[in-house]
Amino acid sequence: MSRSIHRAGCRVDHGVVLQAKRVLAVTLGALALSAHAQTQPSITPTPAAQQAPKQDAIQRLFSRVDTDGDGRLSAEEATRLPAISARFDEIDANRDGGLDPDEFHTGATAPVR
Ligand SMILES: [Ca+2]
Ligand SMILES: [Ca+2]
Repeated sequence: MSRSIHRAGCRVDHGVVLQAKRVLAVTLGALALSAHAQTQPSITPTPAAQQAPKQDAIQRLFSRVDTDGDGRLSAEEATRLPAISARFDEIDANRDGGLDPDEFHTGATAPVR
């Protein structure tokens, strides 16, 4: 009696183990596939997202130095920023005697030579 139960239990266990192995193999295969699928879209560099806070800071700095609020930095306004003032002519790309936000951003982020 106990022996037949033991055998039956053995057979059931064996089947469960086989099934578990098969499930495991399928699960591992699915994991490998999904891992592979996930690596491809995630290789998207996001320099724009990383630059956003810096650009924001530069924009705020521009607004603070633009004391008359006309959206341009005159040479006089730029004297408050020695690093910009020293290269004012160089940063003033269109030579109109003022720095617009684009010129200011370029000058503020350009490596100092
Ligand atoms: Ca101004
Ligand atoms: Ca200009």
